[in-house]
Amino acid sequence: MSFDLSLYLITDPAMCAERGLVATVVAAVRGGVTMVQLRDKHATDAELIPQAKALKTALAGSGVPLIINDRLEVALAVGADGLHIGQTDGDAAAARAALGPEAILGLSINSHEQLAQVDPALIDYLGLGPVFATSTKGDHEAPLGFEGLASLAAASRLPGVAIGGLQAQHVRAVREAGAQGLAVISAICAAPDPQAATQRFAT
Ligand code: TZP
Ligand code: MG
Repeated sequence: MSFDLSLYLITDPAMCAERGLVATVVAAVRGGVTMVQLRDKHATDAELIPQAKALKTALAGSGVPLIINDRLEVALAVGADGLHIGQTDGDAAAARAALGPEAILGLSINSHEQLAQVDPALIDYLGLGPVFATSTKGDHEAPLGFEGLASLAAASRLPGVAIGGLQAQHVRAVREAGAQGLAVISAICAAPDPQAATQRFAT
């Protein structure tokens, strides 16, 4: 599946709880997000599968791919469009082999050392971050700033999406740093009006 990293919504269970996961995602898609990732570090696969199925149904026909964070079995069980893995989420080669050549496979990196380990034959895009410190991910690595982001983006052969503390006012700086787009959690999920919050990212 082709994909567009311009504005990549990642869900957070607590931030989506009040409005509901599907309602939050639907509002964000109306507002213009181009990718959606289901991310819940604490739910079991059995809890995530119905959520992933509901999102898949909600996104059908929208052209917005559904990516699953970290859970290969969930991605396979629901026929998601792709999987996003971190540095400690296991083996990209095994994920690619299980998902097949058409699936979208993303990988988070934070350093040139990690970039050097990336096999572009396996990975479709990179998550680059965190750009800023963020309370959304408690255990995040050292912030890159726009300079660090630009350095990684310039050295990479793969498209990159910036992440970490990003708000609508950062769109221009992220693009100028050479990333294809922005991945956001709180700026959309925790907004009183997720559709309006998404629209503020439109360039
Ligand atoms: N990876 C690096 S920072 C981050 C993740 C998942 C959290 C981003 O959340 P927010 O609320 O957009 O800062
Ligand atoms: Mg992970």
